[in-house]
Amino acid sequence: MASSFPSVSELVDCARRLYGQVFGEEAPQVAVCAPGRVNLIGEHTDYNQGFVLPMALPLVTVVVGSPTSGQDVTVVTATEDADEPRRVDFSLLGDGSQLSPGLPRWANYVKGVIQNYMAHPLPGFRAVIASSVPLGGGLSSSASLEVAFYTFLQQLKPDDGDKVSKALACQQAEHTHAGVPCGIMDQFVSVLGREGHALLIDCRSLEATPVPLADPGLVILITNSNVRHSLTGSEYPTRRRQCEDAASILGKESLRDATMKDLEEARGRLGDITYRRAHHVIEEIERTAKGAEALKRGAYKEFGKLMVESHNSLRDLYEVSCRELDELVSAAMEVEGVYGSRMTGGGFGGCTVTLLQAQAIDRTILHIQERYSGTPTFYVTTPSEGARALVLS
Ligand code: GAF
Repeated sequence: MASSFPSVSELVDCARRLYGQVFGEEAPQVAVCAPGRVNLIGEHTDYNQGFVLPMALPLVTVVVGSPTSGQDVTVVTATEDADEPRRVDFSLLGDGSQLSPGLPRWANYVKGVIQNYMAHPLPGFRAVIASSVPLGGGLSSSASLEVAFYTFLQQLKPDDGDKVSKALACQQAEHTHAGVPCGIMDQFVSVLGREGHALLIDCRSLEATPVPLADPGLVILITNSNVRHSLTGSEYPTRRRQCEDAASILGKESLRDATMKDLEEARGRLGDITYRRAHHVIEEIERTAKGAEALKRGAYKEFGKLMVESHNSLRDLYEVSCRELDELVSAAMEVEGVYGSRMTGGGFGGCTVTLLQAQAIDRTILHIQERYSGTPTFYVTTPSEGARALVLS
């Protein structure tokens, strides 16, 4: 059985109850939410100025709160993490050091967003966070927190930036306060996601083309390996550097500008690892453009084949998969009615995404459960709306 997850209004109710318990006030004045994402194809291409094809999820982070008359900030999270306090207090007055990264780690996203917010000075505030996006599951729990928090600040003091600038500011928060040199995909789709659509994002021009994806005969299944990944390790920055090295050896601004012919010609000047990283990226950018075209035509078999090629390339050339993700993909591909399956997100654990015929959903879940050596969690999802303010009743 697929897991049920709380609706946006259930999360708002949970956050409001906690707000009442902590602050003893009746009701927060403002509520917002921002989604996590699943990437259908186009992995590790965003920081190479390539294409990605993610969709926003119905799994979201909610923030409720109110401005205060002073400059004090208190933020409380409903998410339990045994290691970390769930409350943080600081003042917006001071030399800025109170916004430096530190503990608790979850509050770094809040501080990073405040520091990168485009309209200062901000009033003080009290806020509560509640989320249904699994932590460390490769579904962008951190981007959804950043974007939800930015959206919350916009309700306290509007900025005059556009949506792309908002995504860029949240990406900057991740760079400065989480130490992850991520690309733009996660924050972009959390801000600009469209109900019933995936987004083909050109990470060079930052233009997005909505790709319709609301076919009742089709299911998008996310399977969480429940192997927790962390992008703050050295692997992600290392991959990014290897790509930059490859582009520079090829004499290109980025791998977006390189072809397989360029790569083969330069093979002797590239080390084996650099060659393989670039090989993945160059082909994955092309696969993603092809994949978007296939989805637009409803050519799901063709899209599924590209998903599996993407997974194999991430496993063998980019080396960001792991045994558990490979097991989940192999198990899914054994079921009749499954079009394609692949790891999604940064890798080293987290989730797979599987595209299948709606009538095959029960047998697919059962088969994966039987074949997987761990304990998976399943989410049947639909492409959802990006960040938004919510009306409190
Ligand atoms: C993580 C990063 F945050 C994204 O920018 C992207 O690079 C992704 O890994 C891999 O495609 O989610």
